[in-house]
Amino acid sequence: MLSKFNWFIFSLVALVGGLPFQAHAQMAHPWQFGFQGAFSPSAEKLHEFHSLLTVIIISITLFVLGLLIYVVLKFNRKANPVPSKTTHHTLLEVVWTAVPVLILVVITIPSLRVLYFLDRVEDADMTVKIVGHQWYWSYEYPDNDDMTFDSYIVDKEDLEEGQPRLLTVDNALVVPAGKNIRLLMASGDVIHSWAVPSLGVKLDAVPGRLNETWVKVNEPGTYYGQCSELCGVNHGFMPITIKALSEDDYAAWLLEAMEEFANNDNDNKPLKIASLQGKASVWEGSNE
Ligand SMILES: [Cu+2]
Repeated sequence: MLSKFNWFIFSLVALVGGLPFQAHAQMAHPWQFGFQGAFSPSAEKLHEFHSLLTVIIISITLFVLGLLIYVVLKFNRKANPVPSKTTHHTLLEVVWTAVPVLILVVITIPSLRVLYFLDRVEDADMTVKIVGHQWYWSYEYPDNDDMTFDSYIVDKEDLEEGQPRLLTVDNALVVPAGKNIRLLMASGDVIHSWAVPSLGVKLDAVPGRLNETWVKVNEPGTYYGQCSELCGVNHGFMPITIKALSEDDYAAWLLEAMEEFANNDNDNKPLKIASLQGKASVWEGSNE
């Protein structure tokens, strides 16, 4: 019954917000209301939990609204000229303490289940290590000779037709669709947060610490995200682009990429940081 209600809420939100559930590239749209579509098991679970909370919140709000209307009509000066002098009511006080506690318990159980679901995957098909830097991401493929590459924002002037501003990167994170991918996160400087709403992933990348989560992208497509932990002046200019490919396309990409990024010594890094400096007033010596 609940799931039917979920779908009702979903359809309502989709209708009002015009959510592009089937759109090719997953990102936020102007005047969007509600979530981006869910394209991973994690995002689906988060949406379900959100719908449950919506049902609970609406029920509570309607109940309180009903009580208010009842009190206003029944106990105004005209309808009730001689007010009762009652000040305590033991049963009522027990109930209005116990019921909210029960509601919180009802919320806790699915909440913890989702948290544990997001925590890690038992059988990962592959691993990607994500390292946050001021202000770009680097991606490492330990299963493929530690292939590593950096992912920088593409300047507005260099965008190609159809590439979204502030979300497009030069080297996207490429993964196979339908596979369980273990994501390890760390940082080379300050705390960043790797967040992709349509995939239900948001995890801090902390220096000196290896955080773990996972993702399974349900279908091939392009998914966008952003750094979600204020990490310095160019925090808004280190977007995330994920390309999920079919198994065959991924294998083909991997062959090419391993050649392209072999012995990646990051010679071009200082140049790219310099090109970023036009985006915001970067103070002297803040890069390292
Ligand atoms: Cu950041």
